[in-house]
Amino acid sequence: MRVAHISDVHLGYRAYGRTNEFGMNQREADVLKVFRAALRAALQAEPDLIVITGDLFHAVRPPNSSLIAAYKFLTELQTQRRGAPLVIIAGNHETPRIAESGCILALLTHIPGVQVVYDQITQLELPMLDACLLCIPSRGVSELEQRILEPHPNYRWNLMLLHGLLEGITPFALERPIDRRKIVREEWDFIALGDWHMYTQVAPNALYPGATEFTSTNIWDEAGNPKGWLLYDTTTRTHEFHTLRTRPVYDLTPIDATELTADELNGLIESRANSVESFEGAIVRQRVYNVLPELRSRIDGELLRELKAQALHYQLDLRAPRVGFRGGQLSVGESESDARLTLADEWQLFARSYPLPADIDREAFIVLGVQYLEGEASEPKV
Ligand SMILES: [Mn+2]
Repeated sequence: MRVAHISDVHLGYRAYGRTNEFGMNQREADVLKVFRAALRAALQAEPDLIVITGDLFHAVRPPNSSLIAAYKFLTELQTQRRGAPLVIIAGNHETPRIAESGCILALLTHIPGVQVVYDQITQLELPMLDACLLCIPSRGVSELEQRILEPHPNYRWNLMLLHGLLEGITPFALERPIDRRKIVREEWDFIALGDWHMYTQVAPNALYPGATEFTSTNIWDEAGNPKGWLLYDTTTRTHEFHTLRTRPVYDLTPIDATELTADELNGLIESRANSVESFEGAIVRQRVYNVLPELRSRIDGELLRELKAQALHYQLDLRAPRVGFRGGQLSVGESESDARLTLADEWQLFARSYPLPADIDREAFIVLGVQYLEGEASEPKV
């Protein structure tokens, strides 16, 4: 059986306040365009099944413009596929906090062949494919600990669809990650994952295709990683990743302004912008470290206006020198590497949101970690 796997489309995402010729937010239009491209590519591949593993919509109440377009695209697709199965599970973005509010995905069940799961863990039987799909939408993740997950013995193919972060995917998860051993098991012919926005193979039979466009809160971490969808073969347990054309996103190499004159800094800002393949219409960030106020006031306003007009979004991120204590003395960050996050900084970011047992004092825990990383505590005292 061949499965097309799409995830984290985030229809209705809007950003940067720029509109296209029809008055639609440009990013909302981009997200719709790439969704249509993904559906067209999937249609051409003639899969037996299409799955969308959550965050099809960016919000519980998406804008009408995206809702109507999504309904139209999916209806066209399903007409062409003669109602072949398409299964959608809900992600955290489209799941209301209160179950009684219902879910926008329910609207899509009126399209031939479309089935959606947005509440509890549900076993969907697809006898025409001799397949059974264990669907775990965002709201179902909290049920996981009490559940035994088993393939259905009467079906040839057993698939799992899950929207959630497995442990080890990122240290910066806001919620407790999902136990990998519970999910990633040989007995599943395919484990289709959603929620993580970068294409990631967890195991040959367990994959995140990633998002279809750059819609996360920190798109800069994703810059340079391709967006796309997957075509998976349950017989061989192999997949193909198909890239999608998105709007380009560039996180330009940071500039260290410590020893630069204003002219040199302006020259570097311009040459970094010119160094990218397609600056026109792109989403761009330029970080500049160690910028003192007198230098800040001499940045070329004309150049900036030009860059902002050419790009869809150009963000000049100016950072003052970092002041801190080092070796008991007040010091000012002087190099680019000083201005980057230190291990201790990263530790603090991580430890602030990491789920801790109730009997552990978070502040003491953080301080202990910082002291350890900065070499001030040779033996951590517990
Ligand atoms: Mn998402």
